[in-house]
Amino acid sequence: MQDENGDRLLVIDDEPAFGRIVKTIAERAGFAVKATEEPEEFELLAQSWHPSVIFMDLQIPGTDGVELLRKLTARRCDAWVILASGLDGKTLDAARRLGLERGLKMAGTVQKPSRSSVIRKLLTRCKRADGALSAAELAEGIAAGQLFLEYQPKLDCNRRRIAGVEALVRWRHPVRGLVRPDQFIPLAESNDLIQSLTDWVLSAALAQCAAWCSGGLALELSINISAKDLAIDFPDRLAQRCREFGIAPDSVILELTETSATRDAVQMMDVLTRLRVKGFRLSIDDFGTGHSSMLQLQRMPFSELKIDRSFVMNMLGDKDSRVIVEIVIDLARKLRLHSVAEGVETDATLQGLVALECDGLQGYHLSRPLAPERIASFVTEYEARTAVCDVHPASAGDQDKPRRTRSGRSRGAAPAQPAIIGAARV
Ligand code: G
Ligand code: G
Ligand code: MN
Repeated sequence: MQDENGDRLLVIDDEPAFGRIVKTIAERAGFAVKATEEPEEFELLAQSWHPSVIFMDLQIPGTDGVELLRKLTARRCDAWVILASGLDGKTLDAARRLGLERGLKMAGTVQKPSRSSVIRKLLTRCKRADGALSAAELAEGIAAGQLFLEYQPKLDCNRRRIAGVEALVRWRHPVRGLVRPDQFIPLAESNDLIQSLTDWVLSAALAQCAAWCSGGLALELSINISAKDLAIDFPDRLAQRCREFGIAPDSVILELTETSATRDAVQMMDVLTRLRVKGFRLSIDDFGTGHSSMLQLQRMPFSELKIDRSFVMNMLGDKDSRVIVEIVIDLARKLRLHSVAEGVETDATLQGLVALECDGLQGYHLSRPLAPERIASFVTEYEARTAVCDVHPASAGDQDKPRRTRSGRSRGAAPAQPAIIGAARV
């Protein structure tokens, strides 16, 4: 394969068979490929051949992936790095995060054995991602209507129903294809574009919510906002928008991360408190990571706490993660906050969270983020399935009744309620 367009893949893997598979997939995707099993040769090629993507196994005889990541950093490597391993997902993810911390461009991880489609997807994503996005491109994208929203259903564990949805923004770029928010939200934040982006998201999501509502579907709406959105007039502008669309503020939940950053603390308190006074709900997102802290929980008027998916995803396989999930749910309860677990990918995790009396959950097991037109049928099907699974005699012929009787905590209730289910049609 030619590499005149600069797509070069360097593979280091001690399993020649796996290395060959990656090579074949990459060549089909238009990469020039060099593969090696030798750390010295790898370092030499990383330096002199200028790969655009590096595919690296974590376990390499004579060295290891973590050490190689350190060396790549020292050489200011600007290739995308994909990590692969047969080790557990937590170790793989720790290595990925370490790479990010060191400033490397980490494209993703591959858990071995892996499907070739996973590898192909990662490689094509690296191809597209090259060539940094510019603020001007994003401004144009917002103006040209290239953003769109998907909605991820959120389950209320106490009432066993779909309580609402989280709006998640995406960018359909005319050349690059689908661009994920983690690639353009930071760009928006550092270029004074976040307010116009959030404005667009709010209008689109509130309009959608109003449309569902007029179709008989009342859903709470969770929206991610950035600390930089919290200008002094934000509560008034949001309240005005809600009036325009006929949406009650208490059905809107604003999810915030990194609340410690940027704005001064007094203004932040002012804005968040006024949002609460106006009836909006506030959620602390990705709790347990980054800048979300106990201090903010204590000072800011949050109403919901979202447990970061990194703990939830590992809670069954890893004792430490489970302890963290348990304690955070307990913390939320004691602070009278609604607890929501993110990243629920299996039924066993769902059942574990229900047993811990987590209030709400979200994740691929329930549903991936969906296009808005799929939400109504998702809710209908989900509720029909729940009703069918419900063996509680009182529920026969009256779908609403068990919901009402089970609203509030189930502590001490008869254990005749097996019907909290996922949807798992991924
Ligand atoms: O699926 P997903 O890739 O959508 O989300 C990645 C990250 O992007 C999440 O941390 C999420 O909070 C953030 N995000 C998604 N949509 C929005 C949005 O509309 N505004 C902001 N500020 N962040 C968003
Ligand atoms: O940070 P925030 O909570 O807003 O992030 C939401 C992100 O989590 C989105 O990128 C969404 O696509 C992703 N997500 C939602 N459910 C799951 C899940 O079950 N597993 C994984 N890996 N990601 C999820
Ligand atoms: Mn969120």
